[in-house]
Amino acid sequence: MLDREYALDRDCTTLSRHVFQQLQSFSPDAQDLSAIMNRIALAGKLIARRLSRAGLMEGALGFTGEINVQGESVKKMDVYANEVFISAFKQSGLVCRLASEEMENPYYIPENCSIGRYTLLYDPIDGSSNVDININVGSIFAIRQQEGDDSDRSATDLLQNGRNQLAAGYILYGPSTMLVYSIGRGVHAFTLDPSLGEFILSTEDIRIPDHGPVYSVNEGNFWQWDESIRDYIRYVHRHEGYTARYSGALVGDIHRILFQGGVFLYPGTVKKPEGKLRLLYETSPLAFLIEQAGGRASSGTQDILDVVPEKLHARTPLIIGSREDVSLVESFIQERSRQKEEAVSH
Ligand code: AHM
Ligand code: MG
Repeated sequence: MLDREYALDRDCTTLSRHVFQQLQSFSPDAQDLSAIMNRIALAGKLIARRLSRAGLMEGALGFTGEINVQGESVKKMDVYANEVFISAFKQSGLVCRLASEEMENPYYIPENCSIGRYTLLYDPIDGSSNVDININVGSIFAIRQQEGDDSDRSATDLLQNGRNQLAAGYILYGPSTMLVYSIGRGVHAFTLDPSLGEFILSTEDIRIPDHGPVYSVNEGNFWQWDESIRDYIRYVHRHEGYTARYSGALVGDIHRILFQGGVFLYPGTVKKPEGKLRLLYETSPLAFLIEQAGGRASSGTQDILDVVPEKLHARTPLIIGSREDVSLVESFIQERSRQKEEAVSH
């Protein structure tokens, strides 16, 4: 193929076309998934647009003064982004229910429910502490098949492990806006071309290196962690070839690791043994994505994708990234728990 033709073809690989190519079909399921991805992309574009001008707009930055279901102060951008996802799916016939980190209970779109038997789970703005200082943030999403009866608004069907996610990914609002997704057939990255207003395929079939130099963790919590995590951090301090990177937004840190290898950790602390990150909206979607790229995600004692939440907003510790690096962290956890068992039996 001529270079020119190749470039043209590449420019035409939009997200919705890519989903059809992946599924090798125009079946109703493929059409649903493609349309859902398109709507997620629309939400991403709207959020990117607001973020890019936020410093010039009245009422875009700062806090609302409210506390959300997570016990965290709500930012105006959190509210905006949460509503953008809802608006993007209203009257779409695609998604019956949306569940978000920012909402206590799922939001139903009854007019969609007879046709769109899917649930969208999302973190509208991940890393919101970065918003007011114009550093990268992200959105995280997952799609699950909806089960059971809509009259059961408790949404207990969402309390399942992450292996049955149909799709997952994130949007990174950085120097350019990128959408990275998987429908269980590898991991693919798209870059928003602002002149077209389209996400265009930029990297296909991303494979995470088996090992990488980066360790990404908030070391300010060092004395709050279990001894095993401190053992791991001491290990990287004492060995050559490691470098620390931590941006305060999970999406950006994971994006770096996806392309360059390494490990991201958000362990439990004394005050919060489950850590900070939410299973359904953060750790499970990212675990799905990183496993699809050949990496691993662990809670320290089990694969994140096997964790069954007890409630919608359940949290899990997270160790995620390159296979060898995740296993190394786990080996320190196993060693300490072996020592504890030995001490008990003596
Ligand atoms: P958020 O979704 O409320 O913004 O919280 C999640 C974020 C992650 O993106 C990031 O890795 C972590 O919280 C940072 O937390 P900390 O400031 O405790 O290191
Ligand atoms: Mg978050």
